[in-house]
Amino acid sequence: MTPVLRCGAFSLCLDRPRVMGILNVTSDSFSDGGRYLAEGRAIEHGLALASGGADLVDVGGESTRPGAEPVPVGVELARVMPVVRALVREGVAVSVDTMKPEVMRQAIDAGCAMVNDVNAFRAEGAVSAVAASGVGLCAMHMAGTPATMQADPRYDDVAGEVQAYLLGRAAALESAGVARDRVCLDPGFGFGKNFAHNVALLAALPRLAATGYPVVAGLSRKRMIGEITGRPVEERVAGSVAAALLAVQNGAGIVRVHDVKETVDALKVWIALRGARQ
Ligand code: HH2
Repeated sequence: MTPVLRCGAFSLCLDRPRVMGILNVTSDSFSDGGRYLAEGRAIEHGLALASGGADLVDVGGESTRPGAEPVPVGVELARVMPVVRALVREGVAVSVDTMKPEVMRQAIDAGCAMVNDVNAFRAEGAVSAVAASGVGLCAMHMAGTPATMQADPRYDDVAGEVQAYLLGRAAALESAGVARDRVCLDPGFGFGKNFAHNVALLAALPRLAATGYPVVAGLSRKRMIGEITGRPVEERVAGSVAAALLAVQNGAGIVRVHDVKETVDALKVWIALRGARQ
C-alpha cells in the first residue's frame, strides 16, 4: 500500500517522490543566509518555491550549519511567524524547521502542516508541544549540537546507529500518542558526519526506508557536494540534483532542497524514463 504522510490539513501521498523547498529566514545559513531575512522577500520566495512545485515549504529561523550559534526564541518567532502565517493564508503546506517547543506550538496554532526538528523532538517539552496536533513530524538524526557536531564525529556503524536512534525517537513520539502515519525520519546528512559517514548513510537508505517510515533526505548544496565537485555553495545545483535523484532511488520519499524547479524537473524526467532500457 502506498504510504500517506498525514500533515495537518494536508495528506502527502508518497506514490511519487515529494519535494520540500527550503526557506531560511536567517542571517547566517550556509547557502542563503541574509537573502530572505526581510519578511516580504521571504514570503515572495516561499510562494515561488510552492509555485515551482514544492509540496512543502520548510521555513527556518535558526541556522544549523556547523558552528552556528543558537538564536533566542523571541528572535526566531519574529523571523518565522509572519512568514508562516502569510504562506498558510495562501494555501501553502508549510513545514517549520525548529528545535524549540514554543515555535512549534505557535506554528501549529497558525496552521502549519509539519514540524521538522533536526533535534528529533529531544528538547524538553517538544514532544508534548506536537503530540496532540495532527501535523506531520520529521525527526532528524544529529550527533551533538550544531556548534560542535563536526569536531570529530565517530561511529562504529553509522547507518545502524542512526537507524536505531531514529526508531527510538519515533517510538518516543508514538508513546506520547502520535499516530505512526504522522512520522517521517531523516538521517541528517552532514549533522555530525564526515564524508564517509554521509556516503554510508546514503547507501543504507533502503534499509531505513524498509522500516516503513517515509524517509526525508537533505543533501542540497551541502559540503559533501562541494567536496565531490570542488564548487562553492552557489554552484552546487547540478551536484545537488544528482544527489537528490540518488537519494530517491535509494528510497527517500521526500527530498529537502534549495533548488525546487530544477529538482522537480529532474524527478519528472527520472520517473518518466526510469523504466527505459534497450
Ligand atoms: N538540513 C539543514 C537544516 N534542516 N532538516 C532536515 N530534516 N534535514 C536536513 O538535512 C536539514 C534540515 C541544513 O541546511 P540549510 O537549512 O540549508 O542550512 P542552515 O541550517 O545553515 O540554515
